[in-house]
Amino acid sequence: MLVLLTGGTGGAKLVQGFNLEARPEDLVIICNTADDFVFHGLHISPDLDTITYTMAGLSDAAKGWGIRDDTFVVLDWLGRLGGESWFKLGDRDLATHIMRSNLLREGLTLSQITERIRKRLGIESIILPMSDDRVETRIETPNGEISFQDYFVRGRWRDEVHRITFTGVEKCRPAPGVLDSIREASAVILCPSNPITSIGPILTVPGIRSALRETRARIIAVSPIIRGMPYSGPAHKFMAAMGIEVSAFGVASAYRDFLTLILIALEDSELMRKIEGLGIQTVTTSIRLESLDDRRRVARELLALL
Ligand code: GDP
Ligand code: FO1
Repeated sequence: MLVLLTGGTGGAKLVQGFNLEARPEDLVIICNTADDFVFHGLHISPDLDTITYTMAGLSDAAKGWGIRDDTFVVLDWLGRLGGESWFKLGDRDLATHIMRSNLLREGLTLSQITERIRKRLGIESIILPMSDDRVETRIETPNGEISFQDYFVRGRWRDEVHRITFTGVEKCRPAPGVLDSIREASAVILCPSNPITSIGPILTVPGIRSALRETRARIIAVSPIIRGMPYSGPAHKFMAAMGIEVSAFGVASAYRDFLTLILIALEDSELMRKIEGLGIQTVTTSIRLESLDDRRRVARELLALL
């Protein structure tokens, strides 16, 4: 069994590769849920949805989130009525949020709902939220503390970042199946997701980091950083705020207590020695995951390394 830890759009690129290269029944995907928030009274789980739509072959390749060819009629009308429309919920995507919010109100857990949705969409692999309990990433900026989506989407990640916290994480429990799948996995892959706001919350859920330290599985990360910058998004700002070097070395050192191997960009080959000094094997390859071919190739390379 192969366990993948992931956030949304970046991690989904590699998840898509594994979806096409591995046996679906061998995959367990553990998703960040600390980006979840409430919009128009609906519970939105962006990373879970990005991964679910990716696994179902429904994702929007250009945007990286949402459903391909979705329309935005409801959101436009919400805007006309004076409602907020900065978070682009598509009409088809809204069905997921309505379904999830109603089932949560009826008392189902986020993992039960995720399981129901993935089965309805014909996905054979298991998708697990990191936790069924509410955890919320908060970003401290010079203008005060705001939620992750306020910072990332509404504010277009322009603000300076002082601190990142995960409200509720100390008291949350891993979702059912999370710790067992890590313990029983033959390998765990840390997708090239934001190390602070996507992988970070997963690792902070009580029990997950120690399960990673204790498992016999090989643990492999793919760097989201090339030549001192992320491929996309604000990972550099978050890493700097956390005092982590913005480089593939910084990523490796953030995972040093459990990581077996890291895949880094060919352009970063001068970092190999320094990373291997941490006791982490290092392999260079092309880790740009732009095309479907890239995504499948990197998944195949990882399977071969295992
Ligand atoms: P989010 O939840 O939508 O922010 O997505 P993730 O956290 O899963 O992924 C964001 C990270 O993906 C960023 O730090 C990017 O640097 C990384 N990323 C995006 N595209 C690529 C790519 O093509 N290759 C690699 N190696 N990393 C990428
Ligand atoms: N990201 C954006 O940058 N702008 C959006 O309007 C937006 C809408 C959206 C709707 C549904 C969904 O599942 C994801 C969406 N995302 C959007 C992506 C999301 O904000 C981020 O990828 C993650 O939260 C980062 O982990």
